[in-house]
Amino acid sequence: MKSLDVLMPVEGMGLIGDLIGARLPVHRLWLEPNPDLWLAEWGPRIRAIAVAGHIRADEAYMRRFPSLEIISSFGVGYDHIDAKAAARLGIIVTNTPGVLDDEVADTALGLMLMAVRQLPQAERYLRAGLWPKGAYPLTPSLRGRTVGIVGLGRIGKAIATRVSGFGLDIVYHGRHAQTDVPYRYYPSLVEMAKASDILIIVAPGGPSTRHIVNAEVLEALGPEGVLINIARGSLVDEKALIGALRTGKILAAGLDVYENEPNVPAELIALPNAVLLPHVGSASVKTRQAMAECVAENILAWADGKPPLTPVPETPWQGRWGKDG
Ligand code: 8YV
Repeated sequence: MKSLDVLMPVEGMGLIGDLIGARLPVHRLWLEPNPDLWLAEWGPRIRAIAVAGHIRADEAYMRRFPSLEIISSFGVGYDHIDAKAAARLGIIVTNTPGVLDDEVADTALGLMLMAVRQLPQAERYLRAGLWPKGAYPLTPSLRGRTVGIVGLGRIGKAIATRVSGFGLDIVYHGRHAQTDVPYRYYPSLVEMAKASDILIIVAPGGPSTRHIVNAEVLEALGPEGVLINIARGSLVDEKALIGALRTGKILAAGLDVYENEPNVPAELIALPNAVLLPHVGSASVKTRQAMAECVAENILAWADGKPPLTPVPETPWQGRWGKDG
């Protein structure tokens, strides 16, 4: 194993530092009294970074580490890392795909049920002691609805499997039609929104998907329509969504992600027809442990002179070794 100095810029699951630290020197930047001074001295020696929280790793950030070989990121989405810049600089980026698909798909289905059947509102009704005064009002139904999935990747497919178990029709939108799926493809998101009753957003974040769910899409979804977002807040124009929920342009929304986390607009919190979760899609003990192990295993494999386990498509493994290897 090569000796590899690993930087953890922000505090994340302790397990990540523990697993890496058992075999390699780990530097926990948040414990340094003067991080900038520390980086000026140590930056050139750092060859691996374990990103546990969502720091912004753009080109300028990566250039602070001239010996950097690998960034191992916690989470499947990596829109906080400029992976194209990493590719130019010869830095491998890894994420944690696969291990969280089912957990996030479970959360999406939970949000869909909560938003359509008003389950959180009904529960609050009981706790407020209102049941003896009368039954909770009848709610909209999932029955007979068509679900439009935006982004039919691994998590999108895990959601589709569950949605078909619910007996609902499925259509999808993404960059390309897929030949091996039984669902109808819509190249236009607006057209799919017109044909759907529920939109579930599962596509990656980043500049190319920013605000793809805009006022026009919400208008197309219509007054019985429901929006579920478990991907990234950046995909949805939050102001347009608040307007659509407030004026009844759509029926309801179930959100796990927001444009400016962890800050959620007061206008959204005030809306009775929005079910709001604090980005917990993958947040079970079991799944977060598997993600932490994946972050550590990528760095430990690299230190052993092995290929990275889960490189992102922008920085594929091409058989090259570390910068001095
Ligand atoms: C992250 C997520 O792990 O995987 C993703 O893309 O959004 C979550 O599962 C979470 O944001 C941790 O910071």
